[in-house]
Amino acid sequence: MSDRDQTVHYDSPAGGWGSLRGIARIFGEEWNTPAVMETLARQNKPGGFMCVSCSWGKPADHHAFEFCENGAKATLWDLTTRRCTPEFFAEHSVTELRGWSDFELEQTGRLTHPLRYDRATDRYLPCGWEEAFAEIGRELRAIDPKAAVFYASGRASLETSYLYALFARLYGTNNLPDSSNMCHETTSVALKKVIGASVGTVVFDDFSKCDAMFFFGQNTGSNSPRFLHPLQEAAKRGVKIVTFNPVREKGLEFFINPQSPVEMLTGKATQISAQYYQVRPGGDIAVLMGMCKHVFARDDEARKRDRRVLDVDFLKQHTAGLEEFESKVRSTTWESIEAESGLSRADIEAAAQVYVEAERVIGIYGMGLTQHVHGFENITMFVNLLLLRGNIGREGTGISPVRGHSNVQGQRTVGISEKPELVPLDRLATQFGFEPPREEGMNTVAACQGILADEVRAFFGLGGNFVRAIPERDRMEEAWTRMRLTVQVATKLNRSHLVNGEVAFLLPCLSRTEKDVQAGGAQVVTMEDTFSCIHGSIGHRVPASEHLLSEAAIVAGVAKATLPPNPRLSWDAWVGDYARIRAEIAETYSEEFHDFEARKFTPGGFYRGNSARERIWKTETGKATFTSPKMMSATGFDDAPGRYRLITMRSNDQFNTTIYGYSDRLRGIEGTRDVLLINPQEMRRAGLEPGQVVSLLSDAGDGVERAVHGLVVTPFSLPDNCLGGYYPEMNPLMPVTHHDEHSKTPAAKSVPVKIRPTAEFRPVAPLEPDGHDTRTADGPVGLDRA
Ligand SMILES: Nc1nc2c(c(=O)[nH]1)N[C@H]1C(S)=C(S)[C@@H](COP(=O)(O)OP(=O)(O)OC[C@H]3O[C@@H](n4cnc5c(=O)[nH]c(N)nc54)[C@H](O)[C@@H]3O)O[C@H]1N2
Ligand SMILES: Nc1nc2c(c(=O)[nH]1)N[C@H]1C(S)=C(S)[C@@H](COP(=O)(O)OP(=O)(O)OC[C@H]3O[C@@H](n4cnc5c(=O)[nH]c(N)nc54)[C@H](O)[C@@H]3O)O[C@H]1N2
Ligand SMILES: [Mo]
Repeated sequence: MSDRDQTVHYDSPAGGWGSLRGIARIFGEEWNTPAVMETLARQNKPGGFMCVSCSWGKPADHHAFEFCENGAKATLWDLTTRRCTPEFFAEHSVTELRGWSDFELEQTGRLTHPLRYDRATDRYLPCGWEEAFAEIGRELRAIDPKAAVFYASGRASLETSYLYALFARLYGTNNLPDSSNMCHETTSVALKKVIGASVGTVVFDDFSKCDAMFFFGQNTGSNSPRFLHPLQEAAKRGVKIVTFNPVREKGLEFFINPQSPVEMLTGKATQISAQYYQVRPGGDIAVLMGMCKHVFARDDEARKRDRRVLDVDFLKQHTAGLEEFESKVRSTTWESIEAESGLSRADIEAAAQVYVEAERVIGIYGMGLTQHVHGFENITMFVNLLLLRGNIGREGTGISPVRGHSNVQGQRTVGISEKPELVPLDRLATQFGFEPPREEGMNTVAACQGILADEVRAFFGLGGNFVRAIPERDRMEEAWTRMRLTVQVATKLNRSHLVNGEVAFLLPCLSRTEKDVQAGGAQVVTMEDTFSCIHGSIGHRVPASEHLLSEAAIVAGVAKATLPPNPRLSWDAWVGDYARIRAEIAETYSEEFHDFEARKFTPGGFYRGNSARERIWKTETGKATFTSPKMMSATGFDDAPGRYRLITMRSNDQFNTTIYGYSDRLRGIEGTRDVLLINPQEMRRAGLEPGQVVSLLSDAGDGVERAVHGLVVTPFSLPDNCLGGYYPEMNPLMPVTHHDEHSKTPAAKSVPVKIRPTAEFRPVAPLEPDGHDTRTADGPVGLDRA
């Protein structure tokens, strides 16, 4: 396709969306067929299917094309015509495939047949479904349930997730870690503690009613691009957007609406952030402390004029712990705040002044706050700031964690949790006539430690790429093969399928875009978005292979083969008609899921409710609770000469461990992911030069050697004393013990490392035309400069 053709497509209905080049580069002309277009047109709309990428909300008054560059990539990735067949596995041994990159593995296409690993030939061989279920059941029955782990990656529907959690508990374990243990678990634990609700309090409409937004560590342009529309509308309305992020992320700076032909043709971008501050990684507690300091100072001045900046009535009626917090803030010095945040007092005060002047404020955050040793304190400090002016539980205000996987929040809602107190076990006990396990199960970190210690004997993965996503990858892979049983349910081949237990199965499933026909006809599934709204989803595509089963059918198949018969468990009837699973969900969670069946296609989703939004505080104090952090840095380690804080980042061309390509367009890094990002002054201080090849070594001080080699030094705009590298390539550097203290979320945004230079040089990604040695993106998000 020529550049001219691409430009023309911008104002036609099918092409009125941007970032076309990014998609065309990966999928060639394959994406632009009527059938694919028809599928994309159904994305995120009532009666259509819900995007498999992120969990951003699906508004009731949707656009003609309610998807973004990355949502389209995720859908197209599933729609590929490539197939990963038994013939492929006959040609390639598993050992050989371990030498392939993540990108190459997924390029093999959709898995087509259930497979069993054959150790003698080191190959995956096709097997029948019934044979697979029977053997898995036999193996599970021979293992202590406490030594089995049931992981979920955040994509499976509410229906499948409910069955999966029920199966694990009937079998006898709460070992139900999911990807949220590496993600927003810090949110679940911190928000639960201070506002009594474990998810965000904001709904879609609030964005059109607020006066200011504060962004901490969330990369909208890459990870939730549909959020750019409400952001742009807000910015145009004069809403002040203030961002704290070590990296200048393009999507938070400027945006051109790819659905607006005028903007596309004139190249007129909207400025998103009015203020943008490159805080040091781990410096957010200090920033928020400084902002609160300013709020108290302005309140002191206002009082002299008989006015208040604090929302005194709200504070009195609804909060606890203010006094202690206030004295903590007042006794914290600006010197310590500046030193830890890397920002000046004037900058922090300018940001805080926006807060003071705004009537309605929304606080937004992502992995930049959750993935730290003191991530809990990051979040509770953010809540402290919002509480001071009553910015929770009022229209146009609130705290808004932007969740990751498309149904990660929903999986927790319907029982996938290692924490028994979060699950209505008594109801399950009555509903299904069994005694559920009551002790705490393993989360992701505990599962890793259990595998390293040879205590875990079986691992069942409902989607995901566990081995690649977790910390300490090299040691984990070695320990992995000592397990007795590993079972992976997946759509595409990945690294986790190539490190196997003694008995190993790879079971291929339908994707959400595909028709799911069961005994009772074509099935609907449901998911929960980041605003706690539940949406029905119907797949329309012909399945990638006739041998695929739905995830619900796979879970039920394994459950039936594992558990003794019980008349209250109607696995066949449930799989035959998912409405019957929804009826069970509605019975277990009657407050939130009443009339589930009738409400499943509510435009915009039906709202599950949130007590904190109603200013009902289900906390220990019965109030929204201020907390006073004991530390100023979220990193959990001291600075030392030669020790850097490594941020592990996502590119615009990946979904977690799925690498779509090597173009981090929004950051201007092209052609490779093996880079070490460092600011130019810091680079010179370390005696390094652009293009120099280096290794990164762990500097965790625990005596374990961890290293990643072959990284090209690339000058990039970052604060001092910190480095950037890509997730998952950097994961071998993360100690499994390096996690948030409360939630155990791995601390991927400040990993202690040191640099070991080599004498080798390789070309860096091309520099900016003006010779600037700081890498920036090639244009605003959505703008095609061609
Ligand atoms: N296309 C695409 N979409 C995705 C994903 C994907 O991989 N690709 N992943 C999905 C998943 S599972 C998730 S959880 C979300 C993740 O989405 P995000 O929450 O946006 O996660 P990250 O991109 O890892 O990091 C967010 C930002 O934190 C900044 N940051 C790093 N350290 C700090 C710090 O100490 N302080 C502050 N203030 N900022 C910091 C980084 O520079 C980055 O811009 O996206 C989901 N959506
Ligand atoms: N260093 C570092 N590590 C991190 C992070 C970080 O920022 N830095 N982020 C963490 C976060 S936020 C997360 S959420 C985790 C992600 O960890 P995971 O959720 O485990 O990993 P994904 O890469 O999302 O999983 C991709 C695989 O899922 C399978 N898959 C895709 N669609 C389906 C489906 O519909 N059904 C099934 N059964 N399988 C499917 C495919 O086989 C694909 O290869 O990684 C964490 N790890
Ligand atoms: Mo995530």
